[in-house]
Amino acid sequence: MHSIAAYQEQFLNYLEGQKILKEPTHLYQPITYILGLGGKRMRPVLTLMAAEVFDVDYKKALPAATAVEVFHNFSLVHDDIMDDAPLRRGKETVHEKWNLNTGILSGDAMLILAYQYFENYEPSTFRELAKLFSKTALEVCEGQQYDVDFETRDDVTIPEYLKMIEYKTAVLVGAAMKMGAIIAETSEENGNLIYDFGLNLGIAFQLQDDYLDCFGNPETFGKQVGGDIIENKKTYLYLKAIEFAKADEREQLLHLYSIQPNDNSEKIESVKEFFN
Ligand code: GRG
Repeated sequence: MHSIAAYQEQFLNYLEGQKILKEPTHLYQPITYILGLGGKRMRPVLTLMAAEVFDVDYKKALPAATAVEVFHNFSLVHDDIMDDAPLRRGKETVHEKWNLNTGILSGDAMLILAYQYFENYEPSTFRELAKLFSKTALEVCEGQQYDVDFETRDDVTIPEYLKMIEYKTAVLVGAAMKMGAIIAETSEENGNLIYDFGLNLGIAFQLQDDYLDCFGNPETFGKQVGGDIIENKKTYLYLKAIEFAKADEREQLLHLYSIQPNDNSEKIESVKEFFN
């Protein structure tokens, strides 16, 4: 096994060697832009690691690792459009830097591009990878829809929330790892075991992501939950706050929760005060 940094370096070398930028440049430039913006490269590293766990040269898993990272970045481009987010990884989002249509079309192209990386494998492996990938992509879509649906509901339960993050975030982590197992041609049982490991890792990762959103930055310490409520975001911290709140506080929370983004600033301040 190698260090995480070594897997990251190998992956980045491979990614750089890909000739993604071609005509029409307005379609492909945003793709190279988002893929070049950095990020932790957690998913491709996990694909490479999983391949090695099952005794195959991790380099064989580089195309599948790229498929996973391209797909992940595609989902970020479209997620940023849906959230109208100005920044991604501290830089302008694709739709902000170019425009909405470019964000949609470049994102679409990334989804197809991701699939094409599986063509590097022989037919039976290709079939298994493509099957897993289709199932996963659809689940990510479903998870995203649950997340959107939850914005207009005030009765979301923690099990429902956990299901939503399993689909939106964790299935891709599970699939990233299972791809390593498929490429290594290990047993189905091993493939399922490493998928479950990745799934749980993905759930833990999303819970931590929610936590860091709230407490990760000292400048916004404790304020994000209030912000999430204003934006109607259902996060683990918000749902836990509701669960633990005493009955009268719960009523107050739910009342505050009815606040809309265009409500006056006095109301918004009262939400923030509540969480300070
Ligand atoms: C699947 C067809 C299809 C459509 C996509 C937009 C959408 C539907 C889904 C959004 C899924 C999404 C953005 C989930 C959040 C996943 C997540 C935790 C992102 C942050 O991951 P990090 O921290 O990011 O690994 P870096 O920047 O390190 O790559």
